[in-house]
Amino acid sequence: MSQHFRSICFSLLNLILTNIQIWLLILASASVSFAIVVPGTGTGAIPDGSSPNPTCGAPRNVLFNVSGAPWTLGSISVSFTMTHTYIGDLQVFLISPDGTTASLFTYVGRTPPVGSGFGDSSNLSGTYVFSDAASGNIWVAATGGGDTYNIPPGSFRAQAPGPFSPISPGPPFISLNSTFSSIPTLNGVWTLRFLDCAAADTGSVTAASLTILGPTAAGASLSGRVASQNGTGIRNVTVSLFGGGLEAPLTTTTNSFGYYSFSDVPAGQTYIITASSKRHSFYNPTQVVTLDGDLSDLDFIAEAF
Ligand SMILES: [Ca+2]
Repeated sequence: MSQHFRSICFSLLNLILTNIQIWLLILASASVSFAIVVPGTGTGAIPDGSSPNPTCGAPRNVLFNVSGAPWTLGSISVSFTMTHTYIGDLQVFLISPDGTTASLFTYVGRTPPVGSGFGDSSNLSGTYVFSDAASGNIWVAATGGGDTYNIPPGSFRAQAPGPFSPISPGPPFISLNSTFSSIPTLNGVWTLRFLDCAAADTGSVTAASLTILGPTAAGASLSGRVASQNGTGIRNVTVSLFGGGLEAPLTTTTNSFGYYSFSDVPAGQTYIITASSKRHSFYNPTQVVTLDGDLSDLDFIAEAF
C-alpha cells in the first residue's frame, strides 16, 4: 500500500469516525430531557360541598405520572382548564409524590374565620396556569367581579391558603420552585387536588398538564492553546465549538501566542471542538469534551511539515 493511499484511507476513516461521533452526540442530546410535560389523568366534575359551611366534597384528584425527570428541579408549572361558578368554594393544591403540598389558591375572597362567609362569587372558565414566572394574582383578579364574572384565563402565582384579610391583594405569593426544590425525587405521581367546600355552585376540570424543567446550566469557560510540536504558539487558527447546549456553533481564532478561549458555555454537556488552519494540520483536529466546569488546557498540536 502506498503512503499516499494509506494517507487517504486514514483521512476517510477519520472523517467517518468524526461523523459517527457527531451523530452519536446528536442522538445523545436528543435523549436528554430538560423539559418534561405530563398531561393529567382523572379529570372530571368536582364533587360539590355541603353544609355547614365549609364542608368539602370528595376531592377531584388529577394525576400526573412523572418519569425520567432530572434529579434537581429547575422550575415547575401546572396548567388546568376548568369551569366553576363560585371560586370562593374552592381549595386547589399541588402535591408532589412524597406528599409535599403547595396551595395554588384556597377560599378566595374569604376573610377569617373560615366559616364566616362564602368568599368571592366569581366564576372560573378557561385555562389557568400557575408558576413562579407569572405575575397574576387570582385573589385580585376575582375581587368584586360579581356572580356572573368569569375570571379571565391567564398565568398566576400560587398563594398561601385563605381565608385572608385583606382580600385584595390576598395571601402572600408562595414559590412553587422553592416548595418542591428539596423533595427526594421528582418522579412519581403528582396530584392536582380540587376541593369544593360549599353547597350549590359546582364545576369541573377538563384538562391539565404539569411541566417540569431541569436546572438552567451554568456558564463555564473553555480555553487552550494551539502550538507546534516544539511549543511555539500558532496564531490565526480557527477553533470551533459545537454540540452540547449551544444553539449555534461558536467560532474563534487563536491569538499571537496561540491561545483561544470561549466563555459562558453551558456546563454539564458534551461538546465537539475542532481546530482548522490552511497552513497546518493537527494530530488531534477534533476533540470531544464533557464540560463540567472551567477547562483551560484543551490544546491542539500541529503536525510537522
Ligand atoms: Ca359548591
